[in-house]
Amino acid sequence: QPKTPSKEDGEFRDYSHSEIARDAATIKNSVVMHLAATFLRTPSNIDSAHAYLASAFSVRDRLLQRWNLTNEYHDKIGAKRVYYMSLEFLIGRTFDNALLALQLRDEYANVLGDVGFRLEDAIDEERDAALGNGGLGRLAACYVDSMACSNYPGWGYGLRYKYGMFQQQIINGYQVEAPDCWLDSPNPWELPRPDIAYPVKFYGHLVRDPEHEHRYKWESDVVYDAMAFDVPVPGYGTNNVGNIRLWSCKTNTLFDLNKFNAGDYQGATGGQVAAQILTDVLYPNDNTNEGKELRLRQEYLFCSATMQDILARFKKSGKPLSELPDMAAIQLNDTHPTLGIPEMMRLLLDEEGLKWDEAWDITTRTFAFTNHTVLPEAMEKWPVPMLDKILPRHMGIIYDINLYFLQSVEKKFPGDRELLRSISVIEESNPQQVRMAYLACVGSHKVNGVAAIHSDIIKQTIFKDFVRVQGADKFINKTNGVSPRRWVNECNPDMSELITEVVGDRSWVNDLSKIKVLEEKVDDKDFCKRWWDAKQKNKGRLAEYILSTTGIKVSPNALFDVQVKRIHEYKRQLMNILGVVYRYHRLKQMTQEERDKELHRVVIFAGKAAAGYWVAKQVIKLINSVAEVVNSDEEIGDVLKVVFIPDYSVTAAEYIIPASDISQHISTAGTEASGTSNMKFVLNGGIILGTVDGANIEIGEEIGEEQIFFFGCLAHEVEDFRHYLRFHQPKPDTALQTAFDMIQRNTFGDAHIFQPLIDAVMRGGDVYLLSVDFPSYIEAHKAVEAAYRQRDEWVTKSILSVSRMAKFSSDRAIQEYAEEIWNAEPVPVRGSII
Ligand code: CR1
Repeated sequence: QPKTPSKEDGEFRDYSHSEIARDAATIKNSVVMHLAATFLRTPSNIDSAHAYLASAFSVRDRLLQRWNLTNEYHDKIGAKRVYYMSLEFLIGRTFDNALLALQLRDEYANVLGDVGFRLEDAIDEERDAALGNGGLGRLAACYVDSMACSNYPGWGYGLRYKYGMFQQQIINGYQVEAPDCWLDSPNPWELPRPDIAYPVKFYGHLVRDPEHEHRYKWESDVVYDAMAFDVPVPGYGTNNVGNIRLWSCKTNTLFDLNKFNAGDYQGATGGQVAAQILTDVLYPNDNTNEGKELRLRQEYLFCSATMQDILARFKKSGKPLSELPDMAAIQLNDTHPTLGIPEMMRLLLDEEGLKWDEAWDITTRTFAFTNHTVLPEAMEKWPVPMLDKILPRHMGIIYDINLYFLQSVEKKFPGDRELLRSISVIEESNPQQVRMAYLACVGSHKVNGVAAIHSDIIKQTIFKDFVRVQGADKFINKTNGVSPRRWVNECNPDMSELITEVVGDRSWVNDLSKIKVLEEKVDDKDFCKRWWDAKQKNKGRLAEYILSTTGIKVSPNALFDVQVKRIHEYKRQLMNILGVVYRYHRLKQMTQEERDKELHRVVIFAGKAAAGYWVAKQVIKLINSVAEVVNSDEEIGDVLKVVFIPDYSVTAAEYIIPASDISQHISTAGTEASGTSNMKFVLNGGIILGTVDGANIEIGEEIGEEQIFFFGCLAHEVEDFRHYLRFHQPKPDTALQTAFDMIQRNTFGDAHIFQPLIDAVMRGGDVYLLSVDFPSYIEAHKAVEAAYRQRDEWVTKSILSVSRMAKFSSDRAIQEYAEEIWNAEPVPVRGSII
């Protein structure tokens, strides 16, 4: 257990002096210094890009100072470390977040004002760090934020992709991808660490150590160097600064001077190119496994460098390796980093010379695994021949892990061959495949799902046999959470002011349970009016954003109905747009007088489709085609507007989420493991229209079912419906049929391009049960409209909901992980800034 140092510990530094200078003169000096020394500019010769860069570098200096102290402190007192391994970190912007965390926002605004710039404009110069696809990557970013804010000695580990999530352009209604060259301008939020680099081998062959059963020498000429970049994670209201260590492939040593001298210029740089490609791009798939060899190599580079780094840090403590699990906890963010398990084994066996049992005990006590999906197309499996070629030693270790595991199963359930076949890490297909979820499970001491329903489902489906064999206690639930720093305090300043006023101070930002007192305000007319006004202001801000990104004018007085997330069949954006088509049809049937009485609505979509996901891309096209027709229909005017905001990102979400009246989370029951934007929307005073799925369920439990609009079939009914629809044509209700007809009459352009979407429902078995849920979906929309017309009651719902959302703070989630999985404790760096 970490202990607080005392003078008796010998040399001891008083960390409470980590206070940073915050007076205007010092801040201004540092900004001017960076303008001159880092960017060769003078205060009379700057633009807002350099105003941003110079201030950001100045803030970074302050962060790095604390970063150093934090790590030195944790080393010194021997704190147990937590490592969150994730191939994705969807960080977004850092500048504003850092200013708020350090409580220096006003100070920097003043200094920038002095040189003629607005802080808001400087903030807008920053490009998102979009090293992730969607919920899974953003969750990782929220979790490192919470670890820093709650003083856990936790680091994220990831890859530094040169090209992050692609930029989405909408051309002629279609998604077109452009590379995200986010590192083109200087990135103040990373610190290159050329001194921290590890060799990572691929291919080659094995030489067995004749003296030791499990010890091999792995010989290969293909060796890359993974170099560290550190990304400081500001802790709000604490001296602790967290870290995300990202690996990038070093290429300079791979230049072949001999080839160059012989005139073979391409050959001379070939090695560099091959190395660079390893960390060049983020695979743009959300919830889909592509099985590409390059991806496997990315995963291994990441895992190898991380394991070597973790072991190197541990070994500095001088403790025996058997104590690693007491000093380090490693969390696998889905199966993507699972190769960390055989890599840890390799290092312990081949490099450290441990015996198998000892190495395995250390490994399994150190690792834990989070599963984030049950979609079959997302399950990572690697062909045995591919693994064997690229990572021969790891393939051998995986075989041995599986062998000993199956022997233990056989002992417990003698003769149950079917069980052995189904639980084996190796799938007996042609070619054989390694099931990464099983490997992660066998190599971990705890496995968790990300919402209560999801954690139950995985126990009944993919890990059913493991529950039998390894016991139910290994499988637990850790409902996701989101950071109140970014997802309330930063993105919604007006509502945050109201909350602060009621709580009495801003402590709720680090302790969300304090927002409970908001509940007392539901009868305060004046407060309710200000609550409503804050929402309207956010809607006005979004209306401007929509105008500037799409050219479409929308009125903040309409109901803002939002669905923003990755475009995926299971998330059913198709159902949403078909609902819009049906609404459009109804409006067209009305007289002008009747239409005037209708509630005005802006239906807002945003989200990216994986570049190779054709159906999802057709859905984007349909949304844009419907938008074009509806928005230019003068009869309809402001009664209905449809908007597809291009290039959804963390920053776009920060505009969109605080402005929603209603948001849609309408996945087929049982398919959305948790969802996290649902939490963000409610925390920003929006109401959910959703299915009984993922974290929607727990949100409903917390805030009360009157505050949420549920519809659709339940998870346990899905199987039967699917079975039925495999053999029978769906029977669309009149609303759905009307929507199909309207599309097929070419109302939104050539119907042929949309026919495959209709066919998926009508002829393809309707896997996502659109035809089943559509009638109740339309009913739910009616209920929403009726409720929104009762403004006072609506505001009450909104305030009550927010006040009851404490559970969904990522701080709560991290505390649960720390107590029930990591056995780690908060270690505040002594001294406090507030
Ligand atoms: C799930 O689809 C969940 C996030 C974070 C996603 C989503 O429901 O909120 O993870 N899963 O837990 C995923 O990306 C690879 O799986």
